Amino acid sequence: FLSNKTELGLVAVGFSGGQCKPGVDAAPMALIESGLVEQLKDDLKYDVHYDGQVHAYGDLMPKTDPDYRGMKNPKAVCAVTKQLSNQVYEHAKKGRFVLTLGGDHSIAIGTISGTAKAMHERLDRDMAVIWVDAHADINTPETSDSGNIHGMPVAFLTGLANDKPDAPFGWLNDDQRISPKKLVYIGLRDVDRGEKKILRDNGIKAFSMHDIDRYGIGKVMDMALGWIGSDTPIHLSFDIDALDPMWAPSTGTAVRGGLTLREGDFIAECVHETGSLVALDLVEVNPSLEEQGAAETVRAGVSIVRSSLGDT
Ligand code: 4U7
Ligand code: MN
Ligand code: MN
Ligand code: MN
Repeated sequence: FLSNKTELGLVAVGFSGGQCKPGVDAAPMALIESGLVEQLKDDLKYDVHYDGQVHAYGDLMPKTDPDYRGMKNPKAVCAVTKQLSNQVYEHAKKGRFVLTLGGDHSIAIGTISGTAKAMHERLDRDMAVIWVDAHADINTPETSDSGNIHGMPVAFLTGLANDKPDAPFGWLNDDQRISPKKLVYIGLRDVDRGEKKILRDNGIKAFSMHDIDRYGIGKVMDMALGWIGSDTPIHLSFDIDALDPMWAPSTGTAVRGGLTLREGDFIAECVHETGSLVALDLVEVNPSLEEQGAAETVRAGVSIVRSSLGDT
């Protein structure tokens, strides 16, 4: 009921302005060059709708982009996510599964707002988000120490951080937001003090690496999906730094003690099996950071995408 099972819209986003390290913009091309699109078509039998380009949104880049509320590159991130939101929405409203290849995690402001709007419209339902990440990415501009917007997308998407109508993220409307009650984290291990308070104050469901050690990934997935409930569309936002650097070293904010690749694939497989998955973001692969580990990290990314799309 949620999406046309074989139709897939692919959006390649070569954007790195949500953080400071160059190179994450090259990830979509690296993933595509490793044969991802052919695999989706030939192995997994998807009808892939792809405009054939990695979007860099050069025409949207402002001449000057001073900090605003401590945020770095606010105009650029705002312009890109607003445009991306429409691209994703156009696929999702046609019932296509939407696969977005990032780019840094700030782009989730665009992808999730796009699918949330389409689900509100098509199904009159609130969408759930499963955020797989070492980090919670729920800093408000005021709680963030870095000012990097890739650490803030969830705060804007849930409305916990707001912006005046004429300010950078003022374009986000209620129908493009998600409820903190429909958000579930998996893989957390590097959460800032201010973020911990936000998670606690809002009763947000989170499964840290500690929980995965305690219960095992099977039980954690049962609990995560049980929290969301059946018949709820799910958007999976997968930050490759959720994986341990052993499997995904080439990423901007690597943290030790993460998921094995097998656990990451298992998460993706379980979400696929619900039949409720409507979109996937794969973000934060940065092929330029590690000479040795780049290929390994790209391979891990491809694996997560394939598992999310029904490969077993
Ligand atoms: B990612 C951080 F301070 N919390 O806000 C911040 F630790 O998309 C990291 O998950 C954010 O990779 C990481 O800058 C963003 C930091
Ligand atoms: Mn088609
Ligand atoms: Mn992260
Ligand atoms: Mn992230």
